[in-house]
Amino acid sequence: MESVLDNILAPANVAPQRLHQAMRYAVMGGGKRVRALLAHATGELCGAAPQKIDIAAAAVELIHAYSLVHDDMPCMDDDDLRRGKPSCHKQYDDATALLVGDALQSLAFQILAQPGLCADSKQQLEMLHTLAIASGSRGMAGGQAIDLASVGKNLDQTELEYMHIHKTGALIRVAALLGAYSADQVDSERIKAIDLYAQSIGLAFQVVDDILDAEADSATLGKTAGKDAHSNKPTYVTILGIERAKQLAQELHENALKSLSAHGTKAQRLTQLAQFITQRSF
Ligand code: GRG
Repeated sequence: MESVLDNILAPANVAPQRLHQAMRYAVMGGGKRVRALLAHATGELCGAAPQKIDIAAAAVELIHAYSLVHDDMPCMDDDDLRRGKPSCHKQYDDATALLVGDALQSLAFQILAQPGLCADSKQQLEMLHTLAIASGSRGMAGGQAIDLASVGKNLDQTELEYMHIHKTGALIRVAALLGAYSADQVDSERIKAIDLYAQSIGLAFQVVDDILDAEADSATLGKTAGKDAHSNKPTYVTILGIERAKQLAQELHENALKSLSAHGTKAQRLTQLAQFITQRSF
């Protein structure tokens, strides 16, 4: 994925140099690439060509990187540390960071829209449509809006879940779906199983993120630890307590595995990813 992303991003010495450098700064050399791995795992399960999955996976990683750049800006979460280094607006400036996010989002759609990516152009359009919904106001951006509006409020578990299904879950879900849609033939039963898996694992990812935010240190996380509690944001830990939050992560992990039960060892990578997501320490 590193070399795929490296090839997709404009070279740093091409004008406008500062913007291209900053885009590279935001995307390269960091990040667990969970969404890319997820796309590759579902793509492999569905028999897609790896080079085609690369493009879908890169598109999702570019949207993800844009969201982190914007999320760290002073007008949003105002965070100075991301992926173990100064966040993009700290390394460059606010205006550059804003443009980095904008340009990364455009680039994601540009690569996914490239002519001839899919033999069936209807399928390619479906991929673009799915990514647009997942990242827009009915997906990630909408979840972020709910997140910003929830500071200092007492959300219940259902409201918190609604927020995270959009803010974090939508992009994880679309990563899994685009990997599967990269295959020439898409079996609807398999897509259904993948979608259920991705919904469980997307929520588990956020529950674990809240647990790590409460328990891990900034050096391990590569971002500011304890930020949510500090910002008076509701989290799974503040609502459920740490033990119940850990139990919930475990339940979601089990649900994810159940969704894959019909696929046996063919779904091994998805099983491994579910384990990584729920047992990660960073
Ligand atoms: C600005 C439109 C807009 C959206 C921002 C995703 C997001 C929405 C904000 C990020 C805030 C945050 C820390 C959410 C918790 C879950 C999450 C997405 C963590 C970061 O993802 P990782 O851990 O990051 O996969 P890496 O760096 O490994 O890629």
